[in-house]
Amino acid sequence: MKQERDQTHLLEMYRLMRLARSLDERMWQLNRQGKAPFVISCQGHEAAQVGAALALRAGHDWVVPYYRDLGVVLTMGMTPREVMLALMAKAEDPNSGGRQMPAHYSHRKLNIVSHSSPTGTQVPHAVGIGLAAQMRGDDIVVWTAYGEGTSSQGDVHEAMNLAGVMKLPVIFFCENNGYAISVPQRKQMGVENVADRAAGYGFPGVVVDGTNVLEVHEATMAAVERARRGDGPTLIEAKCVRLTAHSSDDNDRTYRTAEDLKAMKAQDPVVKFETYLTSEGILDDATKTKILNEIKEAVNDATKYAEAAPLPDPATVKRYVFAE
Ligand SMILES: Cc1ncc(C[n+]2csc(CCOP(=O)(O)OP(=O)(O)O)c2C)c(N)n1
Ligand SMILES: [Mg+2]
Repeated sequence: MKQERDQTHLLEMYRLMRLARSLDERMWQLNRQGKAPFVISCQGHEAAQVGAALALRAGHDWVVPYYRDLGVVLTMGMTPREVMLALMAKAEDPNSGGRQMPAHYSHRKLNIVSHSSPTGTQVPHAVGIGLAAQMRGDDIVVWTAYGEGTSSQGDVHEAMNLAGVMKLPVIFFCENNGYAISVPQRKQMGVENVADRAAGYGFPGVVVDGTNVLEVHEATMAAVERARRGDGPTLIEAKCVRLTAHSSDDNDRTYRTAEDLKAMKAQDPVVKFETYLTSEGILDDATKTKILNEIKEAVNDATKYAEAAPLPDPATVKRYVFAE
């Protein structure tokens, strides 16, 4: 029974990682066809995102993600249709009614809060939500994410400091992919691990292999338990790989070598987990085909649905900006 449950759980992890990858790939195609204005990719971060998000209680805990977190929002319950509606700025987009930039995910019912485009501003927001929860005595955990480049910003340090002082139920999740657009980590900071900085704020910092979904999941489960006990925050640094350019507006061939990309591709988290599940006898050909077919159908359905959906009515342009 337990083994069966574990296997179902592992296959669900795999499905979510594959779904995130497939949706992401479709977004790039739509961008190159001129149908989507901007794409910023989760590719290479899927294990980190799905492993972390599956440790949270969807619709109960609060999530303040950043632009790469497609795998997170799908795991929390956003549908492929909702994701595509936002990408194409359609009226039905649950993030903002077609106002926000793509990848600025939010969802009221799922307690997903939009970040703003200046990187790192979401981190103090997450701490504020954690403080509100503590004051109200709510049993929630707040999870927030950002890249390693962003981890050097003042907002992030101030947020971690307050969370440490007040022992807030916040998980700081740094997705370290080695680059802040074109700037490699060695030119961004004088330490090897972002997680080392947690010591300066009085809570644990943990480094995990962000291409290993099980390792990330275990570390996040421990951080969730700690936060629910009232023991305060944890900083988790997931070492990820960035398998695409920074965004659809970037050309990474101008600053990284083919060898660098090849080394990152060898760590592809989706391929790694698929290989693991196959070698353990958990994923056979028939199951894989079924999962991949269902995903293909969902991605096609979401694309068609969003393409056909109406744009916001120009008469509503001031909605959400001025009180009506
Ligand atoms: C305050 C601010 N400075 C600069 C930018 C431009 N910018 C957007 S993403 C980014 C890189 C962030 O790198 P990192 O935090 O490592 O995240 P990654 O994209 O690698 O996941 C920069 C510099 C911005 N959006 N906001
Ligand atoms: Mg980065």
